[in-house]
Amino acid sequence: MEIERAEVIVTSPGRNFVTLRLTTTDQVQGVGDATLNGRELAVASYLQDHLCPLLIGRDPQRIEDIWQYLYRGGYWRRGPVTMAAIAAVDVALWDIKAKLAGMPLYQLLGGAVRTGLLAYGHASGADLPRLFESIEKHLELGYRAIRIQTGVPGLGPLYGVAAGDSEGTRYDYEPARRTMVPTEEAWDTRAYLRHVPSVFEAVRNKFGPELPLLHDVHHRLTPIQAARLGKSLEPFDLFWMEDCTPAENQEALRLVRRHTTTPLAIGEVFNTVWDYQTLITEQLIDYVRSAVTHTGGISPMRRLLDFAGLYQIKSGMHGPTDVSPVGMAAAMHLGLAIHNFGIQEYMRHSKATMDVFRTSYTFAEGLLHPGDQVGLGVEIDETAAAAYPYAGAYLPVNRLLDGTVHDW
Ligand code: KDG
Ligand code: MG
Repeated sequence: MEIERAEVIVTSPGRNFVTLRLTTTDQVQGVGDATLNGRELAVASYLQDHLCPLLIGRDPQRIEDIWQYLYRGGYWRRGPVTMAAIAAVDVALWDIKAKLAGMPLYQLLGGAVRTGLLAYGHASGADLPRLFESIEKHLELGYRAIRIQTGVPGLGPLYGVAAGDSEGTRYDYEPARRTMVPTEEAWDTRAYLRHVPSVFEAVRNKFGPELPLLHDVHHRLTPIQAARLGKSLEPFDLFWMEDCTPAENQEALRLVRRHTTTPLAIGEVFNTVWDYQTLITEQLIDYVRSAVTHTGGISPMRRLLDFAGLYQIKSGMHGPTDVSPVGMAAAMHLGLAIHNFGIQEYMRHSKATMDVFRTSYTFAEGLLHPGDQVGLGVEIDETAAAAYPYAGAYLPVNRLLDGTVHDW
C-alpha cells in the first residue's frame, strides 16, 4: 500500500483552517491539522510545494520513518511553519494506521487510562458582572474548570476578553477582526498587576474555593513582574498561571519559580522538545502547553510528554478555536492514553466549523472523550468547506501607552 494522494484543504468557516488529507492506494484516508493562526498560507505552501510531492508513493505505515525523513531530511529544522506542516502529516498517518487496525486511535496508543479528559473553558468579561455571567454560563455548559480573563480599568479591548459578546459562552476572538493589517490594543502592565488579584478575589468570594481557575498572562511580563503576580495570586489557589513571560529564555523561569508556588504552564508557541529542555529538567514548570498541531504531531508530543512525566510535569495541551477539530481530536486521543495527562483546553468551535468538520468527540459533565470511531473520528466535508473560502486575518498587536510594541 502506498500514499496515492495528498491534498491541502484551506477553509474559513468563521476562521481559517488548513487541513492535510492523505489517501492510500486502498482508498483509506487520514486527516491532519496544519492551522497556524495568522500565517495559514505559509503552512499550506510548505505542505503543497514541499512535503506533498515527497509523500506520494511512500508506505503510510512507516510513520516514524516518514517523520524523521521530513524533520531531519529538510535540513532546516524546527519553527512553527515547519512543525505544523510535519504535524499534519504525522496525524494523518496515525489516522490511517488506526483505520487499518480497525480501532480508535487511542487504542493504538495503548488504550484509555481514564474515562475522560478534564477540560477547561474560557470565561471572560470586560468587567466583573459580565465575567460572572460568563462563568455561570460555562458552569451551565458543564465545565468543571474555567479560565478567567477580564478587562483592565482604563484599557480598551484586551487579549482573551470576548468583545461585546452578550452570549459570553463561546467566541472566536482570534482573529479578532478580519482586517488587512492587525488591529492594535493598548497595554499597561502596572494597571494589570494592580487589577488581576482583585478579580480572582471576587471570583473566589462568589464561586467558592473548589472550582479550578486558570489564567493566561500571554507572555506580557518580565520575570520579576511574573514572580510578583504569581505570589499575589497564591491565596486564590490557581490551577495554573500560563505563559507568564516570553519563555524563549528558559532560564528566566528560575527567578519566577523561586518566588511563587502558583503552578506554571508554558509552551503554546513552542514547537519542539528542545524549547522545554531546561524547563523540564529543572522542574521550572508544571504543565506543558504545546498542541499536537504545532509540535510536529502525535509522535513527538508523546516523546515530549513522556520526558515531562519523568519530572512529574503534566500535559495541558493548547486547544483554542485556532486548533481545528482535527487537531483537537488528535489531542484527545493522546490525552486519553498517556499517564501524565493534566487538563485539556476546550473552547468549543462555532456551528459553521462543526458543519465542515464532522467529529465523534463528546463533552459531558466537564469531560472530553474522543469517541470510538475507528481512526481519529474526524472527517472533513469538502462541499461544506468549499463554501468558506480563505479570508486573510491577523491577531492583534499590543502597544504600551507610549507606543512601544509589546507582547500581545
Ligand atoms: O492564535 C493565538 C491563540 O492560539 C492564543 O492566543 C490562545 O493563548 C491562547 C490560549 O491559551 O488558548
Ligand atoms: Mg495561552
